[in-house]
Amino acid sequence: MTMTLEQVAQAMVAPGRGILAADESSGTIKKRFDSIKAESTADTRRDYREMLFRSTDAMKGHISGVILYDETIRQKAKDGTPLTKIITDAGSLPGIKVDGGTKPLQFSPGEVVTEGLDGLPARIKEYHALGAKFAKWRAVIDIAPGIPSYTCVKANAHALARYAAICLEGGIVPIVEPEVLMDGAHDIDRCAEVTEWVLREVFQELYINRVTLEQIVLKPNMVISGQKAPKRASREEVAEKTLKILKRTVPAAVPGIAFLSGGQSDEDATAHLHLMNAAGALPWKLTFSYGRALQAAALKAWSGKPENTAAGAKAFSHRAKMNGLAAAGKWSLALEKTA
Ligand code: 5MM
Repeated sequence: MTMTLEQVAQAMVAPGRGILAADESSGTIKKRFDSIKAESTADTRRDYREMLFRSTDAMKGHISGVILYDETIRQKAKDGTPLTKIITDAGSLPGIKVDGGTKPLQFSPGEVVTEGLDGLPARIKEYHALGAKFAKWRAVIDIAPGIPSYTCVKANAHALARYAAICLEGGIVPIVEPEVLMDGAHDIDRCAEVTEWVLREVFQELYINRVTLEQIVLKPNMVISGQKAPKRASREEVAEKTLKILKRTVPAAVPGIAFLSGGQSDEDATAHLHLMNAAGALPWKLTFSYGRALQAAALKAWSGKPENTAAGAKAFSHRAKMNGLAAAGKWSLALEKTA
């Protein structure tokens, strides 16, 4: 049965479920594999991702969709089954990263803009035929003294909106991901200020580009202290300030917000999501679209060794379950430790 764009967007943020971001580009997955001293080849990348996608408890229970990289959407499992079939058989939706990565932004030292609009309609058509139901484009905004600049915020918001319009025209739901990085030494209030600005620009550009808000999923950062901040805000403050900024900027027509983890610890990412969902009724669904915070434990448990496949799958299932509970506002530290 063909799903409408609205139905796909709703399914991506279905209660208690969220998205697995497994769209690391070749350079990023190599860095991840380096950290466990595993070689990064087409086969090892396939084995690792096959392990995740065959974690039936996680996929059936808590993963609504998986963001894939170009290589992965075309890959077959060891037994010849397309990886996309393993995902759909588990009741999850395959998605695809379509941005071309970040490039230095002209006359804006230290800032980047995401590229990849050239030829995008044709690529969307091909990915649609390969089974992708949704796509992802990540814009990156850094905070440091004197940045972000208006030029950077505007250029990235405009590209995100053009991408979203191209996806919808091609029959694919766009995940709109404006990421304000948490790498700096800034405090949580500076993150709140920049996140509010970025989201206002993004929704203005989505409107100008005639994007139907009911057909998208927003993937923002949480409002959080920079990693190098001398004083880090509490989990409660992160939840409270993130909700405050989202309520100011995200129209209720958007079906759901699926956060990125951005370098938070596994438990922080889960706890923050839980606190927001436990805070009371919200106009949109709030869930996860985590990469590192869903995969770090599984990657370590697997460590590139086939004999660790069951342990890796178990670690992934645990994080998926914890985040599924957080998406329903039902997570607790006790469950984290005992489950
Ligand atoms: C999985 O990581 C994604 C890929 O990034 P590269 O293009 O740099 O390889 C990344 O876009 C990811 O989907 C989001 O940042 C969310 O991941 P985190 O780890 O921040 O939750």
